[in-house]
Amino acid sequence: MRAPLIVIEGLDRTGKSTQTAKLCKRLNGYLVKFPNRETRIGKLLNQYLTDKSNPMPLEVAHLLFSANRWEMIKDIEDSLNKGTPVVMDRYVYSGVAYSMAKGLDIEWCLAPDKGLPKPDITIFLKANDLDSISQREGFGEERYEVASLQTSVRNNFETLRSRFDEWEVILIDGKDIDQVHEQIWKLVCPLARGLTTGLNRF
Ligand code: Z5A
Ligand code: MG
Repeated sequence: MRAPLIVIEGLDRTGKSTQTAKLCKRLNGYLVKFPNRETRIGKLLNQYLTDKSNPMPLEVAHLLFSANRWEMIKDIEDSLNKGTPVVMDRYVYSGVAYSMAKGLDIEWCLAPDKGLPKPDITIFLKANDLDSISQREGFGEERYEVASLQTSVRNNFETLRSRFDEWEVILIDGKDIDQVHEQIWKLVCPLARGLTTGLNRF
């Protein structure tokens, strides 16, 4: 038996960090947030995201986000194999959706993540009302938090959803934190007992 790999994705400020923390606590799991700003590469990414006056080529940024996932791969696989669920706050799909919004090609974007473990479930927190989301605390502080980019990222997430079959969507408009959590729990509960199948790969 191995534990499930659960990913929560969504646009900025849709509540991913809030929900992954809550889910992880209930599952007694291992929480992995991307970007992980604590690693060697994560520190570079943090500088890139927070200092808007200090750009880098889009391709370089994309490869660093991917490398940041590879930095964590041993911890993730060890955790799954010893039976501890892994809950991820963003993953490969954020990498692809944001870089596509900046003009990069989908296949090029997916290539460096080839071989990473595929989630058993990806839960997308979908907001139709982007105006109310952009009023949430902290929106606009970082490089990619611009309304026009968010619309493009949302379309790219839709493209990815039609391509990968483990996706589930939760509509978050008008729902409080506990209501969203209960919907997530319903989806995750059947996986929580563990899986007999091996990990799939991108
Ligand atoms: N990025 C990329 O380009 N390539 C990649 O490969 C990866 C990421 C992995 C930073 O990500 C940037 O990196 C991001 C994508 C890009 N783009 N930008 N900018 P990040 O994950 O580090 O970003 P963040 O700073 O954590 O923000 P976030 O993830 O967008 O927010 P969130 O986690 O979705 O939301 P939250 O922090 O849980 O909640 C936001 C606020 O809303 C907070 O005050 C909550 O209390 C409140 N909240 C949460 N849920 C609710 C409900 N249901 N009702 C009302 N209020 C709520
Ligand atoms: Mg977050």
